Amino acid sequence: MRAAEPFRIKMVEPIRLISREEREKALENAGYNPFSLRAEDVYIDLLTDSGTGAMSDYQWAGIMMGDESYAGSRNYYNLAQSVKDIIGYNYTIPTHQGRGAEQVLFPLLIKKGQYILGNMHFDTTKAHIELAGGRAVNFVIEKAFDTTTPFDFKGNFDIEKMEAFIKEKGVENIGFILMTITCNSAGGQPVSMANLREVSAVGKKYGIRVFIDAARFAENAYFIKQREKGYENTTIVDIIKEQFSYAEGFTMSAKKDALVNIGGILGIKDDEELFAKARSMTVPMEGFPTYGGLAGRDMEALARGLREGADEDYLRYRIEQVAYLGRRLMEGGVPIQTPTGGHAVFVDAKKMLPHIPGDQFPAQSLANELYLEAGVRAVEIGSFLLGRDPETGLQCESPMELLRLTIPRRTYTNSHMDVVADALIAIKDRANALKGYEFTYEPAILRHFTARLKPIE
Ligand code: P61
Repeated sequence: MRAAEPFRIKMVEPIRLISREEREKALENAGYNPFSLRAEDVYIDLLTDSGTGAMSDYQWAGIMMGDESYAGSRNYYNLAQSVKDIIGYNYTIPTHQGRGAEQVLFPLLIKKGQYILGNMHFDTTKAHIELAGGRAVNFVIEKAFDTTTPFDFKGNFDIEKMEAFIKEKGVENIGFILMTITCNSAGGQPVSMANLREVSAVGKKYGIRVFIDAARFAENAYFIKQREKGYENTTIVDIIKEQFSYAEGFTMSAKKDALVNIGGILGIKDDEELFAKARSMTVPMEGFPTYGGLAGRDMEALARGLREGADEDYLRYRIEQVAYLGRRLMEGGVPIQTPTGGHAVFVDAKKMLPHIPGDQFPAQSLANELYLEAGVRAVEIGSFLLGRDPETGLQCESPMELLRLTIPRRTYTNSHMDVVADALIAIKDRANALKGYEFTYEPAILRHFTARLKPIE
């Protein structure tokens, strides 16, 4: 039987589509960068799945139970208990969001010049590695870059390549290994349990510490249950616990799978000394370690969201909605990363707009056209996001030029997905008329948030 949404809707937030003329003006005012649009001028917002999901009545009820004590709030203990029950770790430090956990943990692990090995580091993560003096290197398998050939675990590490790198550079020059589950930048693609286990074994063999970037830990677990032999009958929570058993700590943006609008977690399995150091670092960076930049009420919503995010019925609905949009696009001839990932459909703009070179940002061009067509906001994951080599100042070459249609959790229906699919299918037929873009303003770091562009005539 086809499964419908495992919830019913008891509160709505109106949205509206402004006119084509108004959209043209809004986009021009935004410097052809959808990040600078006013959210009210957006009809369907697929910029990110971060903090944009709908909380449940149980989470909202929890918000009324906030204990706003500066130290020792009961909501902190509820959160730590959820982490223990769902993830299996002993030590929890709340942070204001994922990057808060990164800024506390990374300086404790990185010596200047060391390499941090990942499948594919996300941009703010890479930024925090670099701020702590490290160098971020990616080892995702080659198959991730071939969008047309499906593979179950495109987020996997290329173990051989990573091991060769460790031998070449010397263990003393490696800071730690960070496993990002699911692998956002490769298309929300999962990492298999076998691969997590192998990475952990490499870590043990060389004495390199292993951590998890855990923003989408539950979606990864669901894919393992669906796709990996031997896990068909394992519960989602047991799969989650096994995933985390292969690391000694994690940073988590709780704005994704943990179903809150704001929040993050730094989790440590059992290393008391690291926990003590991290707690001390949290004070100047985030706040006292039992609130870490969150209100008591936010911690309560998070404590409850962690459990809801690991519910199998919810995860099935979630992953199927993303797959639905992917199927509609594929049937309409729009090239996408296959199979679809956990949190988003990634359109292959390199394939759709082959006449626009990477340094003129084909996926950004597509994002802008999609907004003009249907008021839909999506985000570029390609050269525009990647930026320049800090040493040479040259534009880095991105292996992929993707437009990410990121689906907020429990927020839009499949009718919204149909509007998005229809718009992209319409654009496909006139894709060769789309133009590339150049900068009118380019900030030095994380430029894609605030840069301004103009079409190249
Ligand atoms: C996103 F346009 N992701 O995907 P924080 N790790 C991972 C993430 O996906 C992630 C963070 C750490 C976002 C938000 C975002 O340029 C952008 O809670 C795998 O956002 O601090 C965030 O977690 C950081 C969107 C971030 C962007 C940076 O949409």
